[in-house]
Amino acid sequence: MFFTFVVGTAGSGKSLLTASLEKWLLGMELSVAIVNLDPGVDSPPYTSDVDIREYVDYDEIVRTFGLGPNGGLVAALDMAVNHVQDLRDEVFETGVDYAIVDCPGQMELFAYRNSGPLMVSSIAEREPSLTLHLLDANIARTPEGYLSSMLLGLSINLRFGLPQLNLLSKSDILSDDKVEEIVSWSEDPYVLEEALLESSRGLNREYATAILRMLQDLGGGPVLLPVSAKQMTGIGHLYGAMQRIFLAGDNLVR
Ligand SMILES: Nc1nc2c(ncn2[C@@H]2O[C@H](COP(=O)(O)OP(=O)(O)O)[C@@H](O)[C@H]2O)c(=O)[nH]1
Ligand SMILES: [Mg+2]
Repeated sequence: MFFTFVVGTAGSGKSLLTASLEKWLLGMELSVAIVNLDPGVDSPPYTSDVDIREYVDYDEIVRTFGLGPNGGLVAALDMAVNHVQDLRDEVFETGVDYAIVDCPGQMELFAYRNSGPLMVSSIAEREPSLTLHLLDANIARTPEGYLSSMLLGLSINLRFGLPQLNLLSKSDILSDDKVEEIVSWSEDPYVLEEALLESSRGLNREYATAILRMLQDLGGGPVLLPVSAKQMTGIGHLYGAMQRIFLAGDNLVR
């Protein structure tokens, strides 16, 4: 089974992309299951096949322990860790080729506590897996926003330790020229540096350039892929990039 974990900041478009990717895969007559790992979600734009909400009741946890939204999510994820084997069994019982896992939006809670990475590695243990990291087009449209989103992507990559594709989500809200410009930042660091020098000043510019150098030293990774979950564009290219990772063989969760 091929596992795709969809990650990104709250509101970056994870749930809608999960729905659109499923639709696209089904259109190609591939078998797919959706796993929802967000205990706090109300009405996701898809029907999940496996759902963390079957195991933990976010509203009840919030009420019982008098928690706020962040505390509630932390408690719910910590409790869900006890059921991770059941979740895994349920996913494998679907018998599909592709499992798409929609992750909670609060990245600082999901990626930077132990329960998130533990759940990811337990669910997909020994199966080919990758993370799709969504850069929200609203943020990545400026050179500073792009750079800070890439930095977050790097940090997420460090936490989950899986091959990762960076996607420019909601690309439909930008003009084609703007999308092309943002993609060129991922292709050529010098183009990004020029944009940064134009848009930033003083200390901010120094920080941004230092981060850019660091990303450059690390090799940059694959080119940013623009997608629109709303208009179903870029999904074919995304699938191609996913296949290249899945079939490369160095992507097993340890
Ligand atoms: N224009 C546009 N809006 C999108 C797209 N994907 C998601 N959205 C909107 O962005 C908001 C957040 O999307 P959602 O999938 O719930 O984000 P999540 O919190 O990361 O799961 C919703 O209002 C979506 O309708 C897209 O491709 N294009
Ligand atoms: Mg969501």
